[in-house]
Amino acid sequence: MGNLLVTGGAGFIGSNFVHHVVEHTDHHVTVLDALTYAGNRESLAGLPSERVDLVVGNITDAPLVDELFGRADAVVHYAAESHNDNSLHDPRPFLDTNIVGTYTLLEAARKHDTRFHHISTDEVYGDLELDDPDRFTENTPYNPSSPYSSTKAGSDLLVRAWVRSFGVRATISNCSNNYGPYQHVEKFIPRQITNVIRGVRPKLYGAGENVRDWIHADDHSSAVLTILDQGRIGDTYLIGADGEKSNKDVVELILELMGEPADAYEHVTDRAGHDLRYAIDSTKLRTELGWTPSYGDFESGLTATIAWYRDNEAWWAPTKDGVEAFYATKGQ
Ligand code: NAD
Ligand code: TDX
Repeated sequence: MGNLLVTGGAGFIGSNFVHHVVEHTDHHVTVLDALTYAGNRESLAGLPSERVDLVVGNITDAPLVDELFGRADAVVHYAAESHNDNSLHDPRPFLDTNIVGTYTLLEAARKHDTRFHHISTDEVYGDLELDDPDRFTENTPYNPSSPYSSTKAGSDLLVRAWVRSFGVRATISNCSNNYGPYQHVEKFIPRQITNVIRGVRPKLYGAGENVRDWIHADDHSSAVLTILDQGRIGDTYLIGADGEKSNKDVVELILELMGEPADAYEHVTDRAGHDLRYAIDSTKLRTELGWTPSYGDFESGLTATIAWYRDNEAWWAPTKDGVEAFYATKGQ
């Protein structure tokens, strides 16, 4: 049993990880989260207080970070500004949190010799053509497109430099698109589900041909725990579950599963610089560390996610109108 410090543990994937850790391990978890617009303490509701503490604070606050690293056996770093559309509107918070925040954590890991796992994204590799037979691997060159993905790429490179220059005991994982409970309604899948619940037509950027490689957040969590336990220091692991789907196919499936005609959506203004396709080859993680995903079937995972949003309107309703007002200003 150990003390895990989880940054961003009140966000979407971080909170799914905290639930996973409480269910599957004996670790104690301290969450460090600034509770930005994307963080929600309700995402940790119901977890036993003797297993989980929430410290509301910023990862750029060096004295606070130093104190928390002094008490941690390992750190898993999820905290980030995470939404591409926001990064096109106002990039500055992305530099502060994703770059300066990660730097602040790395300096504490260096001082306390703390085991550190950095959570990143497949977007650092740029995008693929629809018919490209290759997928991203650990050897794909970095080629990020957006302010969001470029700051994530920068944070990955900082981690690599702190491993090589200062001997920090870190690993990195780059995961594909996550879905599941507790995801903010600004993101694609929850936005469309909550639109349908509200009687609004789903909004597809451009033609909807863009492809994302979907993985359930709980599978991301099991992969991160595997890397934390068995990963080789200094190594990068790609996490994915062979879940490639076009956005159009996902919208049609949501509509079908929610009892609406499959064509009851509308096309809206495309995202600037919109990455065409992401696809992950997770062979290294599967063969070297023996990880496999549990949610093989996207349709049943999506059905459960739709049920979660139907059952938890109190969790998402307070943010829905503000998100839609923001998108309306962009013609989206
Ligand atoms: P999210 O936006 O839902 O959550 C981010 C959390 O970080 C929030 O709770 C927020 O309050 C917190 N936070 C933001 N700035 C902070 C700061 N300065 N100090 C402390 N806390 C701060 O994001 P998410 O979708 O859960 O993504 C989590 C991580 O996973 C990110 O690093 C992201 O790059 C990565 N990732 C996400 C996906 C995806 O599909 N969503 C895929 C691959 C990787
Ligand atoms: O209303 C929408 N309509 C639409 O067609 C929204 C919000 C999105 N889209 C499209 C854009 C993307 O092609 O859906 C796809 C998914 O969009 P997002 O949910 O914004 O995710 P994406 O930009 O792919 O990035 C996500 O995966 C990688 C996360 O937000 C990142 O944090 C992660 O790094």
